[in-house]
Amino acid sequence: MAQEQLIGYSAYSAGTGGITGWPVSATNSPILNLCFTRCSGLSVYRNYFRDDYGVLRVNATHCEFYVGSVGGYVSTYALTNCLFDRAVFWLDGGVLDQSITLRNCTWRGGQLSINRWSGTDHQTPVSIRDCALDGSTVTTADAHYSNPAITDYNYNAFLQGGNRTTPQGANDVILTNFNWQISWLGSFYLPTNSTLINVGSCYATNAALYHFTTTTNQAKEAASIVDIGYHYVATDGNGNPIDTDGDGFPDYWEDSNGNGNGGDDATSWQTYNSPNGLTGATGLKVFTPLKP
Ligand SMILES: [Ca+2]
Ligand SMILES: [Ca+2]
Ligand SMILES: [Ca+2]
Repeated sequence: MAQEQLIGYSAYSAGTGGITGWPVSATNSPILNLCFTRCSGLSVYRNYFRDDYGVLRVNATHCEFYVGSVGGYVSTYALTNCLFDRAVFWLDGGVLDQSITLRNCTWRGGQLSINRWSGTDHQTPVSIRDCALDGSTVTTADAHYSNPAITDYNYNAFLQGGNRTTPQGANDVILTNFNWQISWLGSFYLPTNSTLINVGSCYATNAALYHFTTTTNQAKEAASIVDIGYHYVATDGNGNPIDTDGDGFPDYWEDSNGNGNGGDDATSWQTYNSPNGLTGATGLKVFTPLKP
């Protein structure tokens, strides 16, 4: 790739870029549903997607952002289990009828910026939980940070002496080193003695992360309290997603709502009922976990 500075544009006013929203009304705004999607760019302040003051709704699960930027002014973002490696998430302005919800996201470096403007029109509810921020620039002391009805920051992990959210969370975790580990699917696993393990805000079954892991021993979250930060699909000894019933469809895929209960999905992850991955599952596309 090659990227050249646009004439007349500063690093902070680089225009929309990427996928943008510009609907007639919020009710028919474009919706992005992303799963196991990786975005990689050259410059921190170029946006993969953002609104241009027209509502955009983004649901991203198990996604990875390398450098680049994600955010907007009047959008809804629900980001679950996403990685921001030297990348940026930002909200500027805000609007009453949209929301920002971040769960189990990990930042290394990069930036998390929440800047709702003053006035009731800009009261976007923002909730950030179970996220890890490793040396990131964190700025959340905006016009509405002291309003608990629309501001929820808790169960997040930060470096000692590093930036934290404003307000801080009563259940935040502070550590001196995240000590990231490498395994089959990436470079942001945790040591098995990490203080981020089993201290999140809910059970892994409620976070749809039953079949995911944070550790290189590939131990599934299962029914434990969710670990803080980004999770990978738990794999077998060959780096393939665990397929307990051996039908060719990995556990995390069959258990489509990620709660560990095989009885409430199209096929049970615990029962061999789709031989060779065909019967009963024809036409299904298995999302492939990201590999480095
Ligand atoms: Ca756990
Ligand atoms: Ca299976
Ligand atoms: Ca299930």
